[in-house]
Amino acid sequence: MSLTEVRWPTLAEVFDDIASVIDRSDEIGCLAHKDADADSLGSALGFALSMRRIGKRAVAMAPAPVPHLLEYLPGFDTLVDTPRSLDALFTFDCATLARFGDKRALVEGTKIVVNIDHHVSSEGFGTINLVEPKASSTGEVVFKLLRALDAPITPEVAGNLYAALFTDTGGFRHENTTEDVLRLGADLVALGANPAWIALKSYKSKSVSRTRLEGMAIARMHTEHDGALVWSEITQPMLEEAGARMEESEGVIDALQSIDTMQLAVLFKENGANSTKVSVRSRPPYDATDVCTPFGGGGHHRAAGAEISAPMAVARERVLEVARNLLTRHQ
Ligand SMILES: [Mn+2]
Repeated sequence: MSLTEVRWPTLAEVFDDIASVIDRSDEIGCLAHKDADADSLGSALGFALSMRRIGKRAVAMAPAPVPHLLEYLPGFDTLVDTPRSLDALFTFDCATLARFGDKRALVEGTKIVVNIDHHVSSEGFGTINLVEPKASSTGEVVFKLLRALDAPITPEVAGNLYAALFTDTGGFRHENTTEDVLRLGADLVALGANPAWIALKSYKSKSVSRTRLEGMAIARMHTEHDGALVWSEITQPMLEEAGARMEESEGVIDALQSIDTMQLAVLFKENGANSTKVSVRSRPPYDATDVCTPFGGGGHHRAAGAEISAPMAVARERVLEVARNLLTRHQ
């Protein structure tokens, strides 16, 4: 059965089960994925803040390294590293167990796991799975769930969910920016989210080191197939020269994918001597997951990633070969 044929249970179908898990649980963990983005961590924080409002001892967590770029999310300062023993663990925006990094054992060791996601490639590892591949963001799924639960959506909860929605639609620019998404954005603003402030924090306040790193990566950009394949890399020496942390390379792929001729954009990150991270973006008819799934990665049609246990030079050639083959096949 192909992934597109998977039919996930709807919110209506799993609602009673989730409501009863919340009823029966006091200690609730809310976990983002590794290298958390605002969709994952905003969903986890938003859900945890709402659960705290109804008297639960809810804690939000993110696998190491903690994503400092997301410090602006309301409640970021309440993140914990190791929770008390949990009655239930909710996970947000995470498709595979491997993406939980140093928190994987916590997921595998907790009896009740509620998997809340919008990745079509979800492994469905939860005791309960609420996966909506058509949702723009996990934040959208969380909003609908909180509404169905009649749980409080405070300005802090709304701010987290707005950040999730806003960034997973690329600032309301990607194909997943639908009429419903814009209405949901307006609902969250009505509930107290501040759109200008979240836009500032997510796209318009970069550190000097981050901007320098982006400049270096753009200067190293390679193009092939008449500009249809655009790629670059972040090496450890580049980080050192820019005085930047790897998480500050976040925006480089956005620069690569904004090249007018781009069909496939690929960014390689030298994570360690034997570890390379790959980010891929695509325009139709190309599918970013086609570049990443051969390497155990995944994601969405337009944006995907993988982590390869190989030195960057080796990983780069293997991934570029897949990308070149895709482009040659279509031409
Ligand atoms: Mn997402």
